[in-house]
Amino acid sequence: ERIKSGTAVPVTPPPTCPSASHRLWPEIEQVVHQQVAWARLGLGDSGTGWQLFAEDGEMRMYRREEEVDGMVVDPLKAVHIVKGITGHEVCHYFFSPQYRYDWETTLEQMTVLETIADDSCLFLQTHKRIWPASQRDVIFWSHIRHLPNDQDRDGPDIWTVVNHSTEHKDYPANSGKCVRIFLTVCMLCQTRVIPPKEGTPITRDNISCKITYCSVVNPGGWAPASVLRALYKREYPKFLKRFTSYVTNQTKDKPIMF
Ligand code: 18C
Repeated sequence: ERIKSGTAVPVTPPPTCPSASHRLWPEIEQVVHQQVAWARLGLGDSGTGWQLFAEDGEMRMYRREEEVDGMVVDPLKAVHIVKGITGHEVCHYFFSPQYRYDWETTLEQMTVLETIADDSCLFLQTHKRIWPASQRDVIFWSHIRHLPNDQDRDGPDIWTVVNHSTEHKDYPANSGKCVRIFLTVCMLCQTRVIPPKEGTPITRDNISCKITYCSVVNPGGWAPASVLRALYKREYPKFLKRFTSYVTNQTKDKPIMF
């Protein structure tokens, strides 16, 4: 119907974010908010029962023993401080598919099923098999976000990547040789800048990044609790050390990406 002159034309507001019109958007918004809030809580504020299970320099990893239907789903919370890199850089290398084979050692194959927008992708990954258990696969959306610090002028900005399992009609769970795992992961980064002497530029010696990595993985099928916990104890520290060294190496001769 023609719009008569003088009639108020309904205007659809522009999307606040490039992914906003996608079917997964409401879930992405909700899970990102929840995960950021959870990651920002200190270990003391997010309940009791966190056990330190790995420590190396500035890196500390905690887990809480939890089981669902006899399956280990221990939540993990790790904190690390790495000198010389920014939160934006950490999140860029964690999110972007083109670097994943460089640092993800348990990966067998990664497929980008959909690029939802510049800040959101849908991934299918198969991971290395641990004999005699079945091989695992996972489908998850991944979203990168900058949360500027509006409230506290001196407080650091936050960069985050959230990964969360979802379904895809073309790849139903447990239909092939793989058992589907379900995960929620949040990498949250705050960059600290030690102001250099007046008149001198900020270099990588003046910056450090506080990383909080939270993860909950449901292995999808039964595996002995002791085997799973031993696997976590070996693989999570290996991942965070290798990944952060990778970011340090990739960025050392590049301009700082704030
Ligand atoms: O967050 C991380 N990576 C992201 C990008 O890939 C993303 C994906 C995470 C998938 C993690 C699931 C990995 C399953 C691995 C299977 C075991 C392979 C071991 C091979 C050893 C040679 O978020 C970084 C993730 C860091 C992963 C740490 C290990 C987590 C173990 C999870 C176990 C799942 C059950 C496996 C069942 C095995 C039964 C004995």
